[in-house]
Amino acid sequence: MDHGPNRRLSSQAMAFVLAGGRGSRLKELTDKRAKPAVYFGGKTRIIDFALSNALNSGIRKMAIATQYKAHSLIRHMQRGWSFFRAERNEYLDILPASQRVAENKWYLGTADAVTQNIDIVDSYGVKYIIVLAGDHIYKMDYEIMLAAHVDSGADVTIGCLTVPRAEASAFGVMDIADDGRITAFLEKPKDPPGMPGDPDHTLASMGIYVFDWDFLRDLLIRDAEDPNSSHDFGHDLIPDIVKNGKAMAHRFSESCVRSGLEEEPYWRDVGTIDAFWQANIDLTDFVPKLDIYDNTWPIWTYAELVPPAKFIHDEEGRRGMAVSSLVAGDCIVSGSDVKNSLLFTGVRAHSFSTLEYAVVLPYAQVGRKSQLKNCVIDRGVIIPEGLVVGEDPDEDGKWFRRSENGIVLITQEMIDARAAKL
Ligand code: ADQ
Ligand code: ADP
Repeated sequence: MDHGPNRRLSSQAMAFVLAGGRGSRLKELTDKRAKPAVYFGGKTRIIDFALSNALNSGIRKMAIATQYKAHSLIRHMQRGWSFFRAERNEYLDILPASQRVAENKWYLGTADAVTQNIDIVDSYGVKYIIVLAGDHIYKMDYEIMLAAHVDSGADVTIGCLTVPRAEASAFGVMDIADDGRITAFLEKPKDPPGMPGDPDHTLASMGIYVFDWDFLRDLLIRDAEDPNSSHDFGHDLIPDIVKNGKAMAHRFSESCVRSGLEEEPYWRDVGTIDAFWQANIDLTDFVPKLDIYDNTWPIWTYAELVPPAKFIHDEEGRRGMAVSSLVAGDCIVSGSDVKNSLLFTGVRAHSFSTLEYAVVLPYAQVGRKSQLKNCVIDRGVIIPEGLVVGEDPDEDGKWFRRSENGIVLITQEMIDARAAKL
């Protein structure tokens, strides 16, 4: 069907969001919920960024493949993302594993998550599919990437950015020619190569792929029959296209410049406690690199209707205050001192407590006289009176999870275990 030259490509595209991974490096934060459902930025969850990017780019057809601990994610989707209207040819499907093809068949790999849902993608009648990870924090206009894909006539276009070589072994890494064509691709190499002229950096895949659906469909059917394949985009499909077809790189930095979205490209895989904490704390900067206040690119979410945040003097006249901090609705900061922290919905901080560089997830309560520094507090945790965190590494490590960089993660189970032993 010819839509004419001026049609936005996004109206002929769908977003397929991969949200099924374990996210095990987030430790106890993903014990009860999938990584895309982890809270981020005071109000939102991680998956809201990819979905908002798709929505803001003009995409109105989305599918989300889930499998690991999906309940919290599915509930979030149902509450916050259920406004797509089939009458307007808008769709958002949640696709849990083992529900459709066979009762006991999990998604074997990321490509298999699409293969098992080929009929659903077919039913959308789209020309392009953009495959996204549901667990990255960034703003990006996918229309620009779709246009680059169509212009170059590639089989696949892969979003990419430069990362320090020392961190590159966590990514798919590539070599490109002057015209952007990918000439080599290695999935998570132990010793990643540097870039020509810049040996300390490597060009890495963001795990964002644009395909013509007809092309990907054929490839998936072939891959499903390949006994040697792990049915994964990064391990199997992308290296195959790089070798036998045409794969093009799409630079995130260029995309940012062309869309005017970010002055300095900001993309984070918040896959570890350290990265998760840092990306949250980044938002407390004087001018954060990631602008979540940009009303031309809103990050949509499900938000409870709650009363405003409140800051009060306690009975003894001590001021409750927060500076350089993000404080969500329904928080009450009473006679406590909050600096460079994020308080998500419904957090209560009681008298004489101090919080510094603390990421406090919804409905946690901070008891009187406690001191919390450089930490992540899980949803609903009740911090007992007088607890000191972030001062003595040995004491922190004895009861709580202490990360490589010394960030302390606290869950209610850890608090209970500590209380039972003291
Ligand atoms: P990773 O993110 O390490 O690397 P992976 O663990 O496959 O790759 O996760 C990709 C996305 O798919 C995540 O959002 C995850 O939740 C989801 N996922 C994982 N297994 C799934 C399954 N069986 N079913 C459904 N969803 C699943 C990838 C690429 C690299 C690239 C990085 C960028 O493979 O080449 O550099 O992303 O972060
Ligand atoms: P959410 O991430 O949706 O805000 P929670 O962090 O409270 O909610 O819970 C995450 C998921 O774990 C939800 O699916 C919830 O039903 C489940 N859950 C919460 N607490 C427990 C528990 N103590 N035992 C088992 N499952 C739980």
